[in-house]
Amino acid sequence: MKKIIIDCDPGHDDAIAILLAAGNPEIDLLGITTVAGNQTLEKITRNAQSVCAVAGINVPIAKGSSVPLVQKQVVAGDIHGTTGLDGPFLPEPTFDLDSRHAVDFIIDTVMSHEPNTVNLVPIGPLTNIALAMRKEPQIISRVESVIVMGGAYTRGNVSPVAEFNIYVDPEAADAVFSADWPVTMVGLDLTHQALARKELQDRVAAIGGDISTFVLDVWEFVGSTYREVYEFDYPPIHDACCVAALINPNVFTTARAEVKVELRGEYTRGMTVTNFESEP
Ligand code: PIR
Ligand code: CA
Repeated sequence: MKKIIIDCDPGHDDAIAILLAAGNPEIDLLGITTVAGNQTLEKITRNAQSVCAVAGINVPIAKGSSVPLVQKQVVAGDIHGTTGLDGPFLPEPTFDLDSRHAVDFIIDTVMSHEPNTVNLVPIGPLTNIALAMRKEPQIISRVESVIVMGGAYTRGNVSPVAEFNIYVDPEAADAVFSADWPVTMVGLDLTHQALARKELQDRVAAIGGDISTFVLDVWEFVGSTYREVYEFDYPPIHDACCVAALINPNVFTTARAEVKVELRGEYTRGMTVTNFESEP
């Protein structure tokens, strides 16, 4: 069983990642932390609570950073709608938020478990992770791994070269990618191949029940925005790929490479400059 903390901004694909983590026996979901990204912190935190309510998930949810470290907030209403999770019915929360800030929740959780047992799964902007590293640098050597949904080594989704989660808080991403811990970049190059195609949607429909309906409503909404904005036939499940990789490392192949986050480019800010010739 892999112990994980999901740091997220739900978000349609974040919701699927949470459901996969909570439902899979290989994963021990220690908690969910939230960060402003796809929508404002208030909205996406409430969405995390709704996802847990839909599926009867009972893990701590700790609310985190409302703005990026340096740059102005950017949200993704064009893809995720005004709530950040438009489409499905979003039920009332069934339990209160954890009393701690996400940063403290991450630190406490990593420090209170055995070294090299907790995996961080950031699937939104990296603000909370960067702040946690700075507040308690010991977490850097103590986590088992960091599996980030973010970046791209070929092309971006908010600029020709930048992926949203990195673009929203490049300084935080720079801190996370340059720290001395094992980071896996699950970028758009990979996640744009992981689509919720018809065959998968049919399988989910066949299950029936509230969670099945919720998932289909998620894909219907984000499927329509992906069709309009990116001309995709089906929506990517981006964030769920990180959880899938922890369940079964063979779902994709990885390569060792040095990743630098571009902070000063006139056209390239937020790009993950990936050097496959240089191993970290
Ligand atoms: C997806 C996202 C943001 C903007 C767009 N255009 C598409 C969110 C997803 O939740 C995922 O974590 C990541 N950011 C993909 O860029
Ligand atoms: Ca996300």
